Amino acid sequence: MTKLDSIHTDNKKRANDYVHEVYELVKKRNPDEKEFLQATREIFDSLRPVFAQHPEYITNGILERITEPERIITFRVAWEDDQGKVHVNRGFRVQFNSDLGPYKGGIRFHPSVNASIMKFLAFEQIFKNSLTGQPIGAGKGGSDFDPKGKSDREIMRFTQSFITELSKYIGPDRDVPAGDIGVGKREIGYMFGQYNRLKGGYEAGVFTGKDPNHGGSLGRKEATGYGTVYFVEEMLKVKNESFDGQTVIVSGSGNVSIYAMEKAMQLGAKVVACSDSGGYIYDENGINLDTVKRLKEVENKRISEYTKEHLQAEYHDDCSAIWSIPCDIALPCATQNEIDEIAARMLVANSVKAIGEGANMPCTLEAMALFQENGVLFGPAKAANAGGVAVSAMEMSQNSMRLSWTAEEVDEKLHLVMKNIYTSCVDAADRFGHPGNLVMGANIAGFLKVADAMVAHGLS
Ligand code: NDP
Ligand code: 2IT
Repeated sequence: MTKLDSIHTDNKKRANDYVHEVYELVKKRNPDEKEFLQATREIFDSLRPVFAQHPEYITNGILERITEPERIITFRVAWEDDQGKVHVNRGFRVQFNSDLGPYKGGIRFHPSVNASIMKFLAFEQIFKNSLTGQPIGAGKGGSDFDPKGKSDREIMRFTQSFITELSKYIGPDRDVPAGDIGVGKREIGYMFGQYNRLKGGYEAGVFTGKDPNHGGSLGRKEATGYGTVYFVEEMLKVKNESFDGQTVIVSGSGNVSIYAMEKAMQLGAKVVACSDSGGYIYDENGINLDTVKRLKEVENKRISEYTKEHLQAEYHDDCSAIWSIPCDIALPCATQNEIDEIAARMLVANSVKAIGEGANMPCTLEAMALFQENGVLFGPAKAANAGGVAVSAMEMSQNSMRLSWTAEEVDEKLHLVMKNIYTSCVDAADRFGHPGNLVMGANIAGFLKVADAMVAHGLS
């Protein structure tokens, strides 16, 4: 063995030991947080080659620091329903990392919300936001409040109570929330109104995802779904393919799903299935998006209603069975861990060509490994769904400049951001010896920028 070889071997061993040691520490410190541990595991596995080349990250304790949130705020949210009954929910904001800018990330209202889910989402946001190339740090918040079946007034009262407490910790240069599951422009509107009332002024840049008629950006609603499709479009070019003529399935029927379906259709794909938590619909003629938009965006109904208007379509009351439908491209756009090993096996058996993660961490580690082993093109969430937060950062810019870009300008910028993210992922994967592995590429490219800032900013 030459001297150089033995240095490489030593560096590799040191890097592996470091990653192993810190992962054990993270496990010990967060024993019950399975989603958070899953997200850290994936990152740690990707970063081994980085630490072998960058011992300064080890001496600066970057991994120990980056896995511990700067601050977690947990609070009581008391509110009254329409019958005058008092309810108490739990509110969260995880302010994970501010080395690249103000904390930035969505708010989720869903009964499953807990510390582990909040932390995994905020942790992933660090790398995603870094990948956009924009000056945004990372956070996430939410509550275990269930918006289903609540009246508009109940939503307003809950949201006002939630933001009354959170308003102490956020601000346009400090922490800028946006939407996520269960939170759209209506909820953001109530949060924005209450925040301004408490502050006694108008602070446009404190939230993003606002109504474009009231301080929001055109194109934000479409951004995550469109961005996911733009990213997959880049991936497909490797195989000389495009969306044109492909059969696509998209899980969920919320904000991300609807606009992923819209862009895929615009690019010539046939989208045959989508879902909600109750089940999935299959329409061999191709989903009628106007019906889905009306049912979901206007009437707040279940996806099962679709079959009443489209008699050829089928409804199945098991949302996870959507992955048994043969398709060329699958876009999971509902929630975490919706594609497990069983679902992945079905997709692979049906010769799926590409997966684009519109949701956050929709594939389990086992599912991801299966896709990679079987040569399926795989676009990881941190990269593929970064379009939403990227346009949020554009909304912050427009708010600061007190002007509005046109929908075309925003879409053009979004398209460019997604192409740049794709290139950064490809380059990082190449540079660290794993060509074509976009999971490693996204994790590494996202990490490097934050790690350098953490070194530059000194210990914190
Ligand atoms: P929405 O609330 O608009 O829609 C969520 C959709 O997913 C609904 O169809 C919902 O069905 C379904 N869903 C939610 N939870 C579950 C579950 N546990 N099991 C099965 N289906 C479920 O949320 P978004 O579209 O905004 O978010 C979807 C995903 O995209 C999330 O992972 C989110 O973190 C991620 N994301 C969102 C961004 C954004 O800009 N909004 C940006 C980047 C990522 P039902 O109505 O029955 O609950
Ligand atoms: O997961 C996400 O990136 C979001 N929910 C959007 C965050 C944002 O600040 O726009």
